[in-house]
Amino acid sequence: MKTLVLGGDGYLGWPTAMYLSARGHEVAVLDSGVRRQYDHELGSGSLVPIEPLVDRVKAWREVSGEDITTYVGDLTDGDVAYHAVRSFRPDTVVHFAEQRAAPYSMIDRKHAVYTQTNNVVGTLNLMYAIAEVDPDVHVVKLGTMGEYGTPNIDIEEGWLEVTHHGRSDRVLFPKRPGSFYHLSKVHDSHNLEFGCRIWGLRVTDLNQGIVYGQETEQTALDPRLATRLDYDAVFGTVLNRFAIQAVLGLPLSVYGGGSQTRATIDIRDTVECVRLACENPADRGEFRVFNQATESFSLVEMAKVVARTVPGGAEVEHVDNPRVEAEDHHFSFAHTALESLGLEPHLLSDTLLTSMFAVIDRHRGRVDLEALAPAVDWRRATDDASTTAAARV
Ligand code: NAD
Ligand code: USQ
Repeated sequence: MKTLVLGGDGYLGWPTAMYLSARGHEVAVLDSGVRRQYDHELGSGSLVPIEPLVDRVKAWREVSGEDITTYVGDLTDGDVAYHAVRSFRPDTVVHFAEQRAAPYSMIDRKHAVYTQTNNVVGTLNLMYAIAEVDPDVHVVKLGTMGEYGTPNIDIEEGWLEVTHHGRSDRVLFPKRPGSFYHLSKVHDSHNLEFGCRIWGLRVTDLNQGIVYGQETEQTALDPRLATRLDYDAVFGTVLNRFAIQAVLGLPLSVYGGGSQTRATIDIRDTVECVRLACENPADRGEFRVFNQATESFSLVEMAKVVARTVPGGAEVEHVDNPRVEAEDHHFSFAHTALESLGLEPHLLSDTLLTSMFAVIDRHRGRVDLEALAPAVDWRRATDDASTTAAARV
């Protein structure tokens, strides 16, 4: 199977590219390198040092004997999407290549517009390229559990059977997300579902929960194959941040009361879920949605797991919530599709956290403590936060 991984230089794209390559896929990666530019813009960076993409690919060839074809380009340029699809002729395109931080999208108008343009236009360009060059290509698109928000009903896998005034229909599950980033994913999902109806595209939308962890079987083979680990308040995600704060002996920063509940997944399951989706494609014209998350926890529960696992324990600190989000809410979601394809989930366990603590401890000297403090305020609407004294960014 030929698989093109868009966003193949990112936190998840790079381990996925290697995982698929190790499982016999002929893999190409495409990336613009923009994630590394956000680091320069924000003055932050990965806790674990990462190699340039070209050196990663070279190291993978040395370690595994397998080649990964590399494309450097920005998907918002339609020619880039067309060129990659025409020249590589993939069976499957795995699409990770988006701006993925909710706080980044909430910095100011410029970052909200950038996020939605980058994500929605990149996906549209990809859809056109596939529809014109080869509509048989299966698109495995990374969506997010946050598309649903926190509805007061159980969350289904993408679709909902509705009976209204005596008539019934199957509709896309109603979405009420909590950031302009999460909204960009909703817009993508609608565009992709439309592409399935008009061009007969085949799409799997993976509504993924918050990923935690840093090592997969392949990244651990050689330090040059490491993937990034973000800890700053813009790109760092909650469990990774708690693990880093715990190792540094800092309190774990629970935003608000901490009863907010979120879906989670281990990075080792992310790569396996993507493989399962690729190797069991959607039908022509089918818009298929899988909830790619294995567990859910309240923020306080996440902090407790980390605090009880880290040697010496950790304090939990409730900080003013910079986001606008429901704290006490219902949260129950279906996640049977990937399990029925054979996923055997790794659950949030002491084993993973212990191996993460060791990785973090090795690189603890690289942490910039200032970058840990939340500085993006959901309530403030401003054109350009760099002109606002209160903003770090
Ligand atoms: P990441 O930022 O580390 O990786 C995304 C990659 O895409 C980066 O290397 C970036 O340079 C590239 N990219 C962005 N825009 C591009 C463009 N226009 N053209 C070409 N390349 C572009 O993010 P990640 O954590 O690996 O997430 C990957 C995907 O998974 C995202 O779509 C994200 O929304 C989704 N996701 C992530 C998580 C998580 O917890 N990390 C959870 C759910 C869903
Ligand atoms: N939070 C804290 N303390 C922190 C950081 C975050 O309590 O130090 C809270 C937030 O308020 C939020 C929750 O933790 O309630 C999750 O925040 P997050 O930054 O870990 O996750 P989120 O913004 O939702 O985004 C991340 C990824 C995104 C992906 C999403 C999956 O950055 O790409 O789409 O997780 S999901 O949340 O299921 O939509």
